[in-house]
Parts: sequence; C-alpha cells; structure tokens
Amino acid sequence: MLSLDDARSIANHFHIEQPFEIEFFEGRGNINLDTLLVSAGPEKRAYLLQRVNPDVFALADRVMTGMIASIEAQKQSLHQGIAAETGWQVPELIPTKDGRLYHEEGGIWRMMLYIEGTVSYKSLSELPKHRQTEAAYEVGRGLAIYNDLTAGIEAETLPTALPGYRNTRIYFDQLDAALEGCRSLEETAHRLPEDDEVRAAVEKHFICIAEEQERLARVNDPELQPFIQTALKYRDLALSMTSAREEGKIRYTAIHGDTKIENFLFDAQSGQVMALVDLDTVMPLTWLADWGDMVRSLVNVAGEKERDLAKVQVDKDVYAAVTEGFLSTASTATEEEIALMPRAVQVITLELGVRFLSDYLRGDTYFQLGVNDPRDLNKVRAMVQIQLFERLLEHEPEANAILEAYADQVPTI
Ligand code: GN1
Ligand code: MG
Repeated sequence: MLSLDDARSIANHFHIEQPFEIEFFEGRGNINLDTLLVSAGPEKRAYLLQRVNPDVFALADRVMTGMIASIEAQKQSLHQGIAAETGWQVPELIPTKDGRLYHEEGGIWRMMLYIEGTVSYKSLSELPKHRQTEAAYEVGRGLAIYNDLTAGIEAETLPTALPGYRNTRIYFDQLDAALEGCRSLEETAHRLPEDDEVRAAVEKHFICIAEEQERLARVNDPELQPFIQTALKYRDLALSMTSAREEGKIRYTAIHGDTKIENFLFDAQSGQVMALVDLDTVMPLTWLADWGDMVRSLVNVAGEKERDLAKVQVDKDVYAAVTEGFLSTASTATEEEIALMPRAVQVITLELGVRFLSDYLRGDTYFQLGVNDPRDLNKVRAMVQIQLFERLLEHEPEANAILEAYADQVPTI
C-alpha cells in the first residue's frame, strides 16, 4: 500500500512551491484509489496528486491523451468566446520539473490544480430539499456547456481511453462469466471480445477470483437473487442504445464518460456549475451515455451506497430540473437522439448495476475495495442501481412528458 512518504517523493517530481504538506484525499473516486491532497508553499495552494489505476486503465497513456484533448478543446473554445460568460473552469495539469505532463513510477502519476472556491456532492441528499432542483438544473446546464466546449474534438480521431468501457455487451458477458464461475480464459474464450485491444483490456474481469464457496454464496444470496434475475431479463433493453449506434441512428460524439454528480463542481457561493472534472474516460460514443449517467446519479437522491432500498426512488422534480437545465443550454441534437433520452437513463443505470453485480460475484476485481470499505459494497451498489432501473421503468410515462415539455428548447440538426 502507498505510504505518505512514497507519495511525498512522487509529489516532489512536480513543479510546485515548497515546502508542501500531503494527505490522503477523502473525496477520491471508486477507481483511482491513490489520490492525495497536496498544499504547497506559503499560500497553501491545493493540488491533487493521483495515480491512474493500472488494474483498470491498462493503457494509462491513452487516459492522458483523452484528458489533454478535453482540456485543450475546452480552453480553445472558451478563448473563442464559447460559453465565455459562464465562468467555466478547466482542469489544469501541473507539469513535472522536467516539463512533462505526468510522471511514471509504478504507473502514471499526474498532478492537477485543485479548483478553489468550489464544492461537489456525492448525491443530492447532501443539499437541503429546496436546493436540490436548483443543483440538478445546474448540473444539466453544466453538461450542455461541457458538450459545447468539446464539440470540436473529432470523435473519429480520438482514441478510447479505456477499451471496452461503456460497452454494454461486454458487461453482460462478464455477468454471464461470473454467474458460471469462469476461472480461466479458455473456459470463457467464446465470450471474449474479438478485437485484440479490447480483449486485452477487459479479459481479466471475465475471471472469478472469489473462492468458489464464496462465489456460490454470493450468487445464491436470496437478497441478491431477484436483482440478478431483473438484470438478465432486461438484457435486450440494455443493448438497445448499442444497437441504435451500430445501426447509425445516433452519432458518435466525444464523451466525458463519467458524468455523475460527484464530478461536477459548483461555485461555493452562488451554487452555479463551474467545471466538470475527472477526464479519465474521454472517448468516442454518444452524448446520450453522458446524459444517462448524469440523470441516473441525480434522480436517486439517496446516492449510490444507500442500504435502505425504499429510499432509492426517482425524484420527479429533479428529473424535470436536469432536463430543463440541459435542453435549455444544449446547442445541437438530432431528433432520434432526443427521443432516446429517457431510454438512455434506463440503459446506463442498468449497465452500471450489471457492472457492480458481476464485480461482486467474481470477487471485486474492477471496483476494488478500499481498506475501510464494507465487504458487500459492490452488492449494495448493484442493488441500488438495479432497483433504480426498475423505478425508472415505472417512471417512463412521466419521463416522456418531461421531455416533451422541454424538447423544443434545443435546436435540432
Ligand atoms: C467509477 O472512479 P470513478 O468514481 O470516477 C466508474 C464509472 C462509474 C462510477 C460509479 C472508469 O468512476 O464508470 O459510473 O464509478 N469509472 C470507471 O460511481 O469505470
Ligand atoms: Mg471516473
């Protein structure tokens, strides 16, 4: 495990003021577990030091390519006056002492300027009720601004930071492998993706590492069983967005890839959206994936780790507010894409549920557990998303009505 002394010596490779203090960062995400907060110099300027997790990001240099492409596109657009009045902030990479944008030592380490004066939330429950819809509106507006600022990135030329990411088919195939208890690549060869690069990046998550007795206990857990059945029942629905893309009905766009509420920063004073951080998963796909991920993380006000499933509901006011915020700001969309917006939310919710579920069943190889995490964390996360998916299905008529109310605000192409 990383010690603070190790982290300090890594931080020393970056061009920051001396002396500096370093501590583990509480607000880290689920993947890059080695994240530290550095405060440097007499003014205690804050930076985040982070290792790109090589167990998940096999091609960490690609992560940096995507991140840099996003940063450059945002900066250039702002410079040209796009969204200039919004006060939007772009994440900034701090160079190393030898002028590079990252440092290699047991993986890729990068340092980012901490955007001061901002706050973020893991879920809307951190805000009082009357401020939740306001924040949802701001998040919707934030994604539309981000999309406008990065619209210049040519999706076709952009490498995929994480091959296999947001590939619904692969996630369901991994669930099958976990349910069957696959322990070698040979056993599961028929399920592995054909593309060499994608296969290399994802194959380890087709293998179960939990002891067989433990895996069986997890698979047959009566509490989890109904959720496994729901996931399997809706496989075709989950694949519908993939099909629409493969059939050319929706465009490929450069996406952010991780648009949960946690990654949006708000001005601590005004509450206005200021930035969209975590640029690890910039890749060509469809903006509907970002839309779906954002909405699923907002409307479940209780958050991703809620153990009381009765609290996992679709907040209708939040749904309406994020839709309005997004559609009143977005610049372009096609009619086919707009029509798929409610479905996209369902798809990304179920997809994430399946990702947590298969990971729990095989032994937590992807969403690795931190030392303080409960052993059943991925089970809880899976149940939350699959429960939310069911609530979203029930809510579909209302979602369609909300869409109809705001859809004419966005210019279609
Ligand atoms: C992961 O690592 P973090 O917290 O930024 C995951 C997302 C999930 C999210 C759920 C690369 O994001 O896909 O939606 O957890 N990122 C990756 O909280 O898998
Ligand atoms: Mg992320």
